[in-house]
Amino acid sequence: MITLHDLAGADPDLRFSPYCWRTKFALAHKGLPTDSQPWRFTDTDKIAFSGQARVPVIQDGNTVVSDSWAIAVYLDQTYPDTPILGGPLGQAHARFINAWADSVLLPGIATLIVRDLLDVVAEKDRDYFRTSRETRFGRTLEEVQAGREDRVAAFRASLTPLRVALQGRPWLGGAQPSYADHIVAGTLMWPRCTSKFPAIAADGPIAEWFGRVLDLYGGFGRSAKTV
Ligand SMILES: N[C@@H](CCC(=O)N[C@@H](CS)C(=O)NCC(=O)O)C(=O)O
Repeated sequence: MITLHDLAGADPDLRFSPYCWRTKFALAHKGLPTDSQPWRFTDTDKIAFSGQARVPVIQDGNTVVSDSWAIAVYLDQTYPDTPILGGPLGQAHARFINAWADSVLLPGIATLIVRDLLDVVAEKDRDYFRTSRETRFGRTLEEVQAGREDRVAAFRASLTPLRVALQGRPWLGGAQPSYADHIVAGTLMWPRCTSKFPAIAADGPIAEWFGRVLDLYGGFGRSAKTV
């Protein structure tokens, strides 16, 4: 049984971290039994054993791995007899997807939902969340999120490479879903779980693909709690 430390909101069942979702999809893909432990932003002592302060963190026997990318690599190396997440070539290609998700997709989503996030984080995390994010943005959460109705079209246009890649193809992984799909879909679970604002269009190749990902692994993503 692998233990996963997974970001939770005020509602312990609301699990919304874009990075933890990448790991959860990866674990489900490999069919590895997981014990998911709720973690809050201010629970840094609970993952101090990992030598850093962010989730996801997994404990697999005596092995501790943090960082969603490192976890995916570890899982493929350690469990080669379970469905592969990428293999050497897939891993090399997914590195670009991971970099794109972290540097374009995720920051783009943040400006659409960051004030909504404040409403779902645990009470004890609220001051930390506001202060740390406002320092990062140099503006209040309200200012960052303001005007999202006018900005969402530009955000959706920024997803053109994803839309084109998925046109007429079932998965970013090709004939089968791979960790590339988990990276992008995991990131999209973040707005899905925390906000009623429609970051992605309701139709088109991206919505159709995301619907397929939500149905994977027994509807694991679709059945996750949302606000
Ligand atoms: N590069 C890391 C990023 C992990 C990360 O930033 N996780 C967030 C949760 S979504 C976190 O733990 N944040 C702690 C904080 O902001 O204090 C990964 O891919 O796992």
